[in-house]
Amino acid sequence: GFLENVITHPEFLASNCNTSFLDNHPEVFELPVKKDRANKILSWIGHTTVNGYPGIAPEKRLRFKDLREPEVPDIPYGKQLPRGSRDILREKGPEGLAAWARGNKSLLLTDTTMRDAHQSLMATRFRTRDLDRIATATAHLGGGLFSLEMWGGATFDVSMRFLNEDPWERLDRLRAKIPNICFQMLLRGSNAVGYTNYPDNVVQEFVRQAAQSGIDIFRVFDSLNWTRGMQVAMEAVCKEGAICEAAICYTGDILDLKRDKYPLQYYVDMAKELERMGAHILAIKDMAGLLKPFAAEKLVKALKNEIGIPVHLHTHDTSSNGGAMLMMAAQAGVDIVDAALSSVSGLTAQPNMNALLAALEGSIWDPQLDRDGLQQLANYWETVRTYYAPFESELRSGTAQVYEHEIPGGQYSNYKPQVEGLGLGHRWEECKQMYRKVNDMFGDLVKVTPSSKIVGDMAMFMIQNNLEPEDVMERGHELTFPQGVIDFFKGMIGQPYGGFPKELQKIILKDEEPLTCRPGELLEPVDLAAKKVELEKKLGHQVSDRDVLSAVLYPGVFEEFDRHRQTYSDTSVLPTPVFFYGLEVGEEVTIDIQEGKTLIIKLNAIGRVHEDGTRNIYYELNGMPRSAVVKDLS
Ligand code: 3PY
Ligand code: ZN
Repeated sequence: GFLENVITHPEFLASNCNTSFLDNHPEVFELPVKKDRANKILSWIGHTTVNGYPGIAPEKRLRFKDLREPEVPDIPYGKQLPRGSRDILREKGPEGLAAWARGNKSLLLTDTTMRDAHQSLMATRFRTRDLDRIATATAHLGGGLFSLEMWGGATFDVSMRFLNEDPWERLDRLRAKIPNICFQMLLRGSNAVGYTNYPDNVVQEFVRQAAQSGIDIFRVFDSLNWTRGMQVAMEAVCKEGAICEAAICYTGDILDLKRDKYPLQYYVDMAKELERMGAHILAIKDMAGLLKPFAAEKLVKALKNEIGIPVHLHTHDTSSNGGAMLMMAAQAGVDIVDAALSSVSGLTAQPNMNALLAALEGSIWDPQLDRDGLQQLANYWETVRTYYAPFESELRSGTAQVYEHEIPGGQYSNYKPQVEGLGLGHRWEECKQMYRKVNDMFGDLVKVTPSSKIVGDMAMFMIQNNLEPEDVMERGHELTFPQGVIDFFKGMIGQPYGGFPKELQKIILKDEEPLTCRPGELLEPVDLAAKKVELEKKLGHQVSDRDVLSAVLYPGVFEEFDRHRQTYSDTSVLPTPVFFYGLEVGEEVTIDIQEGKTLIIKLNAIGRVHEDGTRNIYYELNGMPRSAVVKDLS
């Protein structure tokens, strides 16, 4: 093999070689390649090494050698897990757990680190491996938490689309290591974990699979606060015996008497309706962080007086008033609040959990969690966060501007790169202002996925075409609007509170008639069994029922992800720096690809570009030379 290549090389035979021989003749590493798992992994490493990772600009690329290993807290082998909320759920059932939460005097906490925090700070890019490595420690040190929000929202789409990972497997892996704390997901009502309404049977089947795979608490919301859009999902959650946490999405400002579309009574009425519809817990979903401290006091007091189920408060700290707001809410009697571990908290994410706990110390609301343990978890994430630096938004401090633009935290870290992607980065201030103008033009909407995306898309469309709201009203008949905007005005994601602005609806729909019924009533059920057969035929291999759901929710994305899995195998096992940034020549990495199977990979050389645009990448794999062929996309 390798040795033969070297000793038969003409220059070697002519004894004309020094230490640069191998550098000048990388082809000596060229050996026949066996098509196995390791080779697929080597192909991926070669691919990111040569081409970088899509979406990361070359100047933002990090280097493996500059990144530290995180410290995983040491849990003594065989240590018993603390009894947690999931043990209570097992004993008492959903109603029992809700009653326990309501009766509990101290403030209960949900940790959003594994879902909303990274969705809101770095475009949802945390990988399964980084979540998995801290899972056991989280089960032990976070044992007193009410729940971990670790699935749903954008994680489903992003894990397949950008991280080439199976979201279901992430759930399996975390569930296996964290059996004691309730798992919570964010479910967008009839939009499930997508951006559009799905047929009822798809929503039902999705909930069934998610519950069976280990989700305990489903936070269900509708992006327009249209309760009819939540009903199918809520019923499905209850049918599975899981906890139905139904959300009122908070927008506007109940303290601003001039802005009266969403006054206190609006939220109280909606909360009562959700309780009647079977919610076990009520969520206040303050997705943009617009709920000010004194407004929170007023809202929580009113809700606690009017409903009998516990109240769970979710917010984003974009303004940096989040901590103060949670304290006011605690004083007003809120039962559960969302927060994130300090190193991934604040800004567009949730308020700082470790700081909140310190502030509550000694008070009647102190949940007496393992503060030192939670600090160790925060330390882990502090290091891991550095791997994801290219995905961070440039927001450096809290900003009261959020009360003007009203962009949800989970959208902010996504909207900015979208704006940049359209070459509008220099007009970012305008884009934020336009977001608000579109909101007002659309009749002052509840803005949360997907309605927030529609507002964002319209704002970018208007900036790109130099349009102001007056221009849309005057010249709208000649314009071709983004498809999402048209579908929204058609009623495809439901009916906004107070109805659509009629004149604008006519302009956008031209001659089309809008729907007034629930879109799910019109969508044909998907034949999932037939879909499975079709998918297996198309992909040429067997798929699971969960794969079928992934494919129904995200057809193109799933097929692309499947292609990745076939070509490169399961790359979720790679350390994050290697996955995103590849290796440099001379670097070595150890990878556990499965229990008891370890690869030690060293990158030896990168070959020249061949005529067909490929390069050979030369490695040492567990001490033996190997190579991979990679297309150079530059
Ligand atoms: C999502 O739907 O992903 C959200 O986080 C909404 O706040
Ligand atoms: Zn959120």
